[in-house]
Amino acid sequence: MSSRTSAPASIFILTGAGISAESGVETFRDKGGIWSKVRLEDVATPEAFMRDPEKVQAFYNARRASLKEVAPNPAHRALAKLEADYAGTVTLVTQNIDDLHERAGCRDVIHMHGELLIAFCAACGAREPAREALSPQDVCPRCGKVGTMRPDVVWFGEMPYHLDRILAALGEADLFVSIGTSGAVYPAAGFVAEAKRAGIETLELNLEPTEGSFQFDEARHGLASVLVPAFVE
Ligand code: BV8
Repeated sequence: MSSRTSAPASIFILTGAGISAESGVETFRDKGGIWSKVRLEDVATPEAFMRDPEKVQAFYNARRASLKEVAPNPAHRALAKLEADYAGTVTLVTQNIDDLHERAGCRDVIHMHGELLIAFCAACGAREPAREALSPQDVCPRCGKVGTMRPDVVWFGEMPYHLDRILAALGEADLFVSIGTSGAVYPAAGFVAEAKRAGIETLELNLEPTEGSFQFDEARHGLASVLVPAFVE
C-alpha cells in the first residue's frame, strides 16, 4: 500500500458510483447525474413501485440494458488484484448495483444496495437471474403471483442488505477506504464515523472533496482509475 510503512492486516473497502463513472455508468449526484433527470421519489422507493410499476421497471430496465455497453476500468481491476494478492483480509462492500466488480474478477462482493441483474419476488422472496427487461406482467416462477417481480435493489426506506456482516467486518478492520462515493446515503455514509469510533485508519479516494472529507484521516482527490491502482501498488 503506497505511503504506508506497515501493511494493515484487514482492509474494508466501500465503493460508490464514482468507481464506475469512467466505465460509462452514470453517477447520481454529480452534475447531470441520475437524480438531476429523475426524482428518486418517483423511481427508487417502494411507494413509487406501488404507484407506477411501469415507470419504475422502465427506469431499471434501461440501466440494466446499459450494462451491456460498459466494462470494468482500471479501478475495478486494481481491487480485484488486491483481493487476489493481499495477504490480509479484504472486505469489498459496494453501494453499486452494477456487476463491474465481478466482471473485473472480484470473487466476494457485498452488494449492500442489491443487484440489477437479479429479480426479487416481493410476495414470496424468490430470487431469479434478471438478464432481460422486467415487466409488471411478469409471473413469479416460484409462487405464481403476477406483478410482484421487482429489481433486487434496496430502495430508500428499505433496509440495506448484509448489514450484520458489513458491520462485523468494519469492526475488525485496520483500514477503511471509501472510493467514489459522495457519502450522502445512510447507513453507508455513517461507516467513516463508525470506523473513527473504532480507532480504524480512514482514507477517502474521490474525484473531489465530499461533505464528509473532513472525517477522514486522509483524502486523495482525482480519478478512481488513477487513485485506486496507485493505492493498490
Ligand atoms: C435505511 C439503489 C433503515 C438502487 C439507492 C440517517 C440514518 C439512517 C438512514 C437515513 C438517515 N437519514 C436519511 C436516511 C434514509 C435514507 C438516506 O440516507 N437518505 C439520504 C438521501 C439522506 N437511507 C435509506 O433509506 C436506506 N435505508 O436507512 O434503512 C436503517 C436505519 C439505520 C441503520 C440501518 C438502516 C436505504 C438507502 C438505499 C438507497 N438506494 N439506490 C439504485 O441504484 O437505483 S441510493 C443511491 O445512492 C445509489 O444507488 C447509491 O448506491 C447511493 C450512494 O450514491 P453514491 O454511490 O455515493 O453516488 P453519488 O452520485 O452520490 O456520488 C458519486 C461520487 O463519485 C461523487 O462524490 C463524485 O465526485 C465521485 N466521482 C465521480 N466520478 C469519479 C468519482 N470519483 C472518482 N473517480 C471518478 N471518475
